[in-house]
Amino acid sequence: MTTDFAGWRKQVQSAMESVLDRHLPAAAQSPAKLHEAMRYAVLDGGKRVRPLLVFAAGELSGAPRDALERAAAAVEMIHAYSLVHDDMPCMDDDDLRRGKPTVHKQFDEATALLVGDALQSQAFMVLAGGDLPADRKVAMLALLAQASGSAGMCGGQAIDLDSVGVALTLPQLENMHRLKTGALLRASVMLGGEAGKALLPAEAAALDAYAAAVGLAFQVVDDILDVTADSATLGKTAGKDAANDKPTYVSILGLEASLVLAEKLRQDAHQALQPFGDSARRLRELADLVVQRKA
Ligand code: GRG
Repeated sequence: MTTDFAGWRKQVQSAMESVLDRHLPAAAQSPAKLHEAMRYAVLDGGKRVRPLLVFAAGELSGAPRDALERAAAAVEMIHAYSLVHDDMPCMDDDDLRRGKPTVHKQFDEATALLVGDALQSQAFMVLAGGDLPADRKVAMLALLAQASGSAGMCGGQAIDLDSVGVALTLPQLENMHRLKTGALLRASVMLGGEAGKALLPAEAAALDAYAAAVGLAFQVVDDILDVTADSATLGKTAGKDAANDKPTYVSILGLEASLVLAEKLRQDAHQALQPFGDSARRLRELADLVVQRKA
């Protein structure tokens, strides 16, 4: 019997808690404060969208379980590090994340900086381990490094920091988000694909087109939720984009057109998956989740 989407999602989310627990240093291990703070940043929180994408793409590529767990843990650690650094006073200066005080509030700023640094290193350690052939692992390490560095997430964050109070055009906004959020979401999909049997070039291109649509949809919806949801529902401070005079899809297109764009991207994502038939069912369901989520 096939599990329905809600059941599958719960299974992955709960499995990820023990996978991450296993791949993080123990809290009692020295330096205990750093390890405790790393675990605080990663465990018990978040929707785990990126691991879900890794596992859904892994169903399609027939990847072994351990390789998927490692890839999912690695992207989630990179994501958690980005949130910890983004929340610091030198960037977004936020007090609330995943319904809890941010790491620099719960611990201190120096610890938050080290937590991000150490989580990034840990992510690559985890991805470098396991039984996949060495050339496959090198390709996956390069994929994640590219997605998180200056050509990906960090580059997008740099553009974001420079864009406060700037009237970006729609293509400029799209470029910023393709890097800042889209790159890691795309890497999640592509890592799940890479961890299994080699994909044909046309299949890899289809997966890439899906990942691009979902990555952008995620950000459009994030901008919509920033104006339509409250802080308690989001687990982070709502209304921050407007308060910080940040360009968003809603500020450029308006709410109605942003909702239409999110729905179009959901359909683009479905369209991209056509060559895969039923083996892409979870990826389709995830595109729906990304667009229809309320937090
Ligand atoms: C500091 C290098 C560096 C990068 C930061 C991704 C990012 C770049 C900052 C996060 C700021 C932010 C709120 C971006 C909007 C989209 C986003 C990544 C939201 C948070 O991701 P979710 O909704 O969070 O997947 P959970 O908590 O569910 O994992």
